[in-house]
Amino acid sequence: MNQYMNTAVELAEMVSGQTGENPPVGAVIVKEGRIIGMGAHLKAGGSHAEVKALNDCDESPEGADIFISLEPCNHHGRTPPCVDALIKAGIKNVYYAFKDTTLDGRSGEKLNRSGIGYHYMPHPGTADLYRPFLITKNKKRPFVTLKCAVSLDGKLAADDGYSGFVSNDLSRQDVHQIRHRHDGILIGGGTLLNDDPALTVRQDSGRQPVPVVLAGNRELCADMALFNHPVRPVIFTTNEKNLQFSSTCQIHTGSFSNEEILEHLFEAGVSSLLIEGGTRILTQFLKKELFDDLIIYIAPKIFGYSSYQIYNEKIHDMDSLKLMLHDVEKLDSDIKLTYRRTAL
Ligand code: AOF
Ligand code: ZN
Repeated sequence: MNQYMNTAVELAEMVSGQTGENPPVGAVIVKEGRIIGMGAHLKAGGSHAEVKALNDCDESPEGADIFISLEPCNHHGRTPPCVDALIKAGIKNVYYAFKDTTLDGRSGEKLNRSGIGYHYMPHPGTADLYRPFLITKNKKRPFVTLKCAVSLDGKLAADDGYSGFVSNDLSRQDVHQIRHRHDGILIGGGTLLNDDPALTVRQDSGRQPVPVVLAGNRELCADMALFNHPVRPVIFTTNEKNLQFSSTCQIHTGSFSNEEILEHLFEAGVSSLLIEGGTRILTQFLKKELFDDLIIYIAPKIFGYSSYQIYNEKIHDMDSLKLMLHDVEKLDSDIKLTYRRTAL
């Protein structure tokens, strides 16, 4: 595997989760066996990785090769086509690791016409890297991760509602990293009122996702931790009394389907959503299969008989939900299971 392509993919991995609806991309420019420029796409609307790398060059990129984690674009979007910038800079060869099926597929032709070599150099890290981007583009909804922590007997809390901390410190730190990689975090009104969560990313340099609450008919109270969140929360509710919080939150009153909520969030710029549900929310999104990843932390506790379950309806076809086990991790005494519903 080419070391320069490894570096381009590593750069892309470093910005994964922070580029919103755009893909994480890394680029490395090499001339006579020396890296002369590197760049990554940092946020949606900003310069593409190729342009960042060209601007970073400490000598002329004329005659140099570029290694990009993703096929370069050939369209006028929020920025001009990268293909034109590469031609203008006098790049000799373009190596890219992943085909961007959302593009028109003509980047290669245009580069070739200008006498530039165009080479597909697949890299094993890119399928996972671009999965959220492609799902978001294809489905026109956020990439959805469902997450929960359960006891060994599969319960979210004891029957009296008490859960304390189900999972251990390491699992909870892991959740903060996962939050950091999503644009929004969604919870239900039950979790909001029972746990009063801050919904912040507690990491040194944590980017804060937008907190979203499906409050249903519940009435919020002014002293909730949520109201101190650095990002303005988005609340969906059927209770008009919650309009009193319009100065601190974005309140949507009415009854919305889960699909409508995802559509609304997507249009508002939330391209990835972490759903930290209780029973009601988990059941809804599982039932409608409105998710891409499912992450379950299992703690070595027994909660016994409890109505706080992952899914609280009768199931008629036990095989209807198709999940692929993607990863198993041991986090001290907890186990983290990552499943994928969608293959792409
Ligand atoms: C990026 N960063 O480094 C590359 C991208 O809205 P625009 O103009 O930024 O265009 C976004 C599209 O450009 C994106 O969907 C992808 O197909 C292509 N390549 N995008 O944001 C990059 N190389
Ligand atoms: Zn581009």
